[in-house]
Amino acid sequence: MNQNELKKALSKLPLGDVRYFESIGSTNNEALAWATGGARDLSLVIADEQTAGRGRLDRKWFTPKGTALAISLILRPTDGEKSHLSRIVGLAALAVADSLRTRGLVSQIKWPNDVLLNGRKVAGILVESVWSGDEVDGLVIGIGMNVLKEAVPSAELLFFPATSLEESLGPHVEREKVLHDILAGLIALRPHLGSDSFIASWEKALAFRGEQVQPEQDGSLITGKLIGLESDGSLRLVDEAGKSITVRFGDVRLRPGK
Ligand code: BT5
Repeated sequence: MNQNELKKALSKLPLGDVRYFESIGSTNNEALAWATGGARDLSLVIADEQTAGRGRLDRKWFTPKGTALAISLILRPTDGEKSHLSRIVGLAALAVADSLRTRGLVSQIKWPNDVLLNGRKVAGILVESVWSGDEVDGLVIGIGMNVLKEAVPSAELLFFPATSLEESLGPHVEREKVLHDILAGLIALRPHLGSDSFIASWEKALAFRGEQVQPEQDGSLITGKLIGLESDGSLRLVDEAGKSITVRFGDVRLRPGK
């Protein structure tokens, strides 16, 4: 990644400070430490390679050098945003989806934290928080996106098939521009976090809507038709008897039902 190009691409965005690393363990770890140490709102960590990238529950996230986007954006949530923290993962997912739509690509959000292109995972999101007493004082939004084909891990390392932007757009994808668009989209959408239209857009972008799904929650499988979202971003299903089921964030893996 070219640092000058990066600076140029991001210069018009109202970011806090930016830390760029050619190689790092995990951008989220760096951002969590930085947020604890007083980073400003919208400070950003970017890396060209991660050697210990993390998914949820300490699953691994692969970011081979020069092939992907690996970023962590720090937010200092306002009081209003603190009432909607569970929507932040949707904010990031919608920003990623919008950056793809700008490029003529229709993506879907596999609740809670994956973005799919052609039914394959192109990006993953990991939101973590920094606490001050019993208040959330900082949020770290980690986004990993496969840009070039070489970013995509081999199938045996994956629970779910993966793809890259290159597979849909060809090899001339500029990472800096995609990064700009994701950040610009997130910043533009942020004031709408608490609105009903935010949930409506998130719902509209969901993969498997109207289909049978089998989320696995706390080790057991739940089966139902995916209807939409609750106002806190939890997933709403109905079972065969028409009973509503709410699936909350946590250890959830969503997959299509049989
Ligand atoms: C995620 O977790 O999808 C969240 C990934 C967040 C990564 C970003 S990169 C910047 C920031 N710094 C970090 O350290 N993390 C964040 P989860 O839903 O738990 O999915 C993890 C699973 O995705 C793994 O167990 C693999 O099966 C699969 N996986 C790993 N690397 C992948 C890749 N490059 N593309 C597609 N799938 C991948």
